[in-house]
Amino acid sequence: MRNKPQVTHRPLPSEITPLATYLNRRQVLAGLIASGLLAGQQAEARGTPLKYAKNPRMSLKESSNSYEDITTYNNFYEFGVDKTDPSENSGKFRPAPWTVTVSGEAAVTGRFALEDLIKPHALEERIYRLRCVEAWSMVIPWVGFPLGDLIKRLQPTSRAKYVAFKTVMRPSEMPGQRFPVLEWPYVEGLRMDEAMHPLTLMAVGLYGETLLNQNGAPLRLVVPWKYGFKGIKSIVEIRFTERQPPTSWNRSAPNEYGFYANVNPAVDHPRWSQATERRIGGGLFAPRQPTLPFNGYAAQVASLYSGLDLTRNY
Ligand SMILES: Nc1nc2c(c(=O)[nH]1)N[C@H]1C(S)=C(S)[C@@H](COP(=O)(O)O)O[C@H]1N2
Ligand SMILES: [Mo]
Repeated sequence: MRNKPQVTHRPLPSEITPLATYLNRRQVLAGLIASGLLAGQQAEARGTPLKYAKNPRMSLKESSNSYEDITTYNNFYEFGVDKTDPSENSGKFRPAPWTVTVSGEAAVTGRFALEDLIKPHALEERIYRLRCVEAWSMVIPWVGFPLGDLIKRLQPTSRAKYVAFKTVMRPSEMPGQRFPVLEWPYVEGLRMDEAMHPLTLMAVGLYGETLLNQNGAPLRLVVPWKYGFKGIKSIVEIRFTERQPPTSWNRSAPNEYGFYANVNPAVDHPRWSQATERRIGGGLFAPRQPTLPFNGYAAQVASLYSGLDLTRNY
């Protein structure tokens, strides 16, 4: 395989270059200084520009939410449970240097510098709607690459039926982790065919720039036909498993959140309807819009679930 990742020895911090250095070192430095990252606790204002190509074929025609909406209305319980907490409390978080551990049922396992994991993949922009289980939505121009391409490089064995993901555990930088709001670290999982689906994205940026901390820097998952909580942020571990892995929201409230979490207007959350959604940034009087089965991707993904009772497997 041409771009097989190298299993690295445990890298020293000085050996790891930030994700964006394969772009433009001057821009990176300017970005670091402008963002206050060198100065201290202040949250970043912008990411660092990325090189990417637009993928209109895989993008919605809807117009994107503003950068402001996308970076100040967040769910990232590691930084607090309110929507503004992630942007206000994530200034101490250090997304570089970063390593990702690959383990379990795969030929290629080990600890990888983020750059080694990402470098072989061409980055593309895809505009997807993020539909939160709380019945709001946003349209976000992600920058990333298909998770399936990474999985092919890692060569899962025939026993690999699922992919499990884990968020970093850093209570000193993530104040929310000091409280038992969820069981930490946050974990998620996909069935192998869901993980391999061409719509499933590993995101490293949005609006053409690296992810801010509140959006899951430096690496997060985006599965556009599933509720937003499947999109695990700040990933440090990818594990191939034979058995269905646990997921944080299912652990915390199994009657409200299942493993599948497919966007489904016909199956209500026990405490509220899933039939419609409120577009963030639409203003107080904007009409709610209907939620689409599989968030609009039924033609592409419904066949993954044939034979599965989607009322029971919610
Ligand atoms: N580690 C982690 N990942 C997470 C969450 C979280 O609390 N912790 N929240 C999820 C939920 S509920 C949503 S809707 C999306 C929100 O992503 P965004 O803030 O970038 O829009 O992130 C998901 N990923
Ligand atoms: Mo969510």
